[in-house]
Amino acid sequence: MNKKAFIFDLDGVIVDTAKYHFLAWQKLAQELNIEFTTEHNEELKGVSRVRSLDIILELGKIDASHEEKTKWLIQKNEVYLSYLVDMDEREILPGVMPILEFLKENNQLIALGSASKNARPILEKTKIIHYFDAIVDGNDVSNAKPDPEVFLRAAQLLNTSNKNAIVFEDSVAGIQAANVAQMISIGIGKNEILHEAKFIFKDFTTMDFDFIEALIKK
Ligand code: B16
Ligand code: MG
Repeated sequence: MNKKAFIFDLDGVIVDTAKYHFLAWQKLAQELNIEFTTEHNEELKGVSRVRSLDIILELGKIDASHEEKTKWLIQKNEVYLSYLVDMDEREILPGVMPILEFLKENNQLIALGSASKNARPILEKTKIIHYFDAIVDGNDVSNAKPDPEVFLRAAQLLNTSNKNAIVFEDSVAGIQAANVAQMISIGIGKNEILHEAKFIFKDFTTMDFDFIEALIKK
């Protein structure tokens, strides 16, 4: 059987930490008197922590020093981490476990391609780290999505070509990164947001094994 490389984004694909990122950024935005809505939050999905802060400061037209930005980045991450303290496998999104199991049973390669610097502890807390043949996160790359670096690095670690890889992503930036890398992009979320993806599913419960099998045989 063919061996494909299935690269999973983390936040919004495997776990719903996007809601915690939002709450933590919203708290900071409130302190800075910046209006920050769920719509604004879409732009932050998949992008790095540093870039996220810049987007928020641009919204509020705030010019900050390097020191202030560093302080706010730490503050935001501390609030975010406070939401993860009690995290366990119950936070894994519906339909993810059967897909991971199916890929393992069929000897497929599995990687993580996340912008998050907190990815490894999240995979440990949710007890799924052993499913991954390679992990590339925000600590390993210097260019954030939509730059394809994170996915290219994952394919490299798996010793496979870009065209042999399939990416599951919930963010526009991530779908663009997968497309630039010439990988098959699969959007997890809404059609109107992820329309640049090759395939789109509302979530993993709506994706059947026949679809995965067809990707493997391609
Ligand atoms: P951290 P992903 C991304 O993770 C999030 O979508 C994005 O909202 C966040 O800013 C980024 O990680 C950095 O996260 O602050 O934990 O380093 O979707 O690429 O898995
Ligand atoms: Mg994501």
